[in-house]
Amino acid sequence: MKMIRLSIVALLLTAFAARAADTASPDPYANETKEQRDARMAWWREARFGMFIHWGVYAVPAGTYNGKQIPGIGEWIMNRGKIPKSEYRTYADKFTAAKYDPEKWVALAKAAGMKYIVITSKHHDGFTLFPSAATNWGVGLSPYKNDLLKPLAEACRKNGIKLGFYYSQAQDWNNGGAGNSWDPTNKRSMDEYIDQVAVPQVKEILSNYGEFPAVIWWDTPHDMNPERAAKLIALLKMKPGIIHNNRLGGGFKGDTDTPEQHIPATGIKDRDWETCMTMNGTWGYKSYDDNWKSTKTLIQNLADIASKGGNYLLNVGPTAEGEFPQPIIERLTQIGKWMDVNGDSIHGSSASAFTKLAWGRCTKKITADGGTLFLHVFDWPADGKLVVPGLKSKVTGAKLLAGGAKLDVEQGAGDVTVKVPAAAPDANDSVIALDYTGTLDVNNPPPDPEPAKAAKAPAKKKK
Ligand code: H79
Repeated sequence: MKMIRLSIVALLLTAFAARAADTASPDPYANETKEQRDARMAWWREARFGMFIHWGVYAVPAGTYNGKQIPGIGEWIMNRGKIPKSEYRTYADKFTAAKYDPEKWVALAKAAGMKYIVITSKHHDGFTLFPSAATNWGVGLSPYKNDLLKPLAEACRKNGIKLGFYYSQAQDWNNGGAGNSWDPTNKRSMDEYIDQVAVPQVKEILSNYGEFPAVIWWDTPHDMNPERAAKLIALLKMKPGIIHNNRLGGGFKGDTDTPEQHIPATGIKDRDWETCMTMNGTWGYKSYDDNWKSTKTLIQNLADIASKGGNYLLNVGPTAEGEFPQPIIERLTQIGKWMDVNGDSIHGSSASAFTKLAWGRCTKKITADGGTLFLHVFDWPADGKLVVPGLKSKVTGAKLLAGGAKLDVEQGAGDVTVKVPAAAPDANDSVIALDYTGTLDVNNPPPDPEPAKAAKAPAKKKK
């Protein structure tokens, strides 16, 4: 009897496998279970904070072409300045990387509490930071000559930081991909470009870096279609477990949503997501962009994003010599000081239990019997009482992460009140860890009514 049952199961399994093969999707994750997906995404969800690096020959003009400051994001200078290919290519001579010290980059990321790095292996200008057999337009033309990604991968591996590669799969202004309408020499059909450049290069970046890349970060679905995208997504099977974003195009949703330069008001339901953001106004280095966000803004953005269940991918644009601009080093260092004290409220945390908190944000960690709420207090109460509205779970203790002082807690019928010292321990974000037992029980007010939609919503900006 048992044997018969077993063979029926075996038969069903075989039939199922055969069917799955019949309907083979090019997406290696098409038939993934929730458990498999959770396991694959685990490190990324735990990380919450990463470093984006935009590095390429655009750092040579650094925002200025023919004596004119070109407006907009620096890595777009070839496009915005309508720079001919022949002229743009001379920038490679000055892309020296003479002070490139990947150990230092990784140390700065790690000290800031970042758990992963995503670097532009190739941006829209088509210049590769790696030697490619598919094109000669890359680091081989620069004085550095060698693969710039290899030593970074090695430094990441040594330091337990994950490394991902950004790859502009559709736009390529030098190798005949989409996007270059100003230079007639950029000719190649889109399909030829995909077959001759994008596919071989993605194979290269998936093959040559040991355990990495842990992430492939597609950018701009410009002119992609299901057929073109299928050729690229199929390559991911070369790197089991790799995470990729939603910007491939061709109808593939990827693993992560990628709000650019903004934080979604209430997070993104049922999706992993990552806000990517610049520290000033540009991704690629521009010598005169001094529009730096304050450390306070950056820390509060990180807390805000974590409180909504997302990741923060914060960008750095190194110079052509390979150095981080000083304002970036200062901010990373200050964020690191905050993370040394408060990192436990970010790493491995999940979204807030509260729809709204007048004084700041909340992240949480749930354990087998209870958990911890991390209260990120942006606006410190003047009367020494921090009210946690609607918290009904039994609170067992509270302490400041800065210094560890225990705080008295009053558990009322509807709210919990934490007695706090007169002065905020941290000018940027003071975190209180509030432990509770049992299940998390919060009586949230109904969310604000949706603002009435304008009759005609303005057309969304194209990504
Ligand atoms: O890599 C960064 C950007 O270069 C890239 N995504 C991030 C992570 C990106 N590619 N396209 N976009 C962002 C949308 C770009 C829009 C603009 Fe423009 C580029 C606005 C200003 C410059 C192109 C030129 C569209 C309007 C003018």
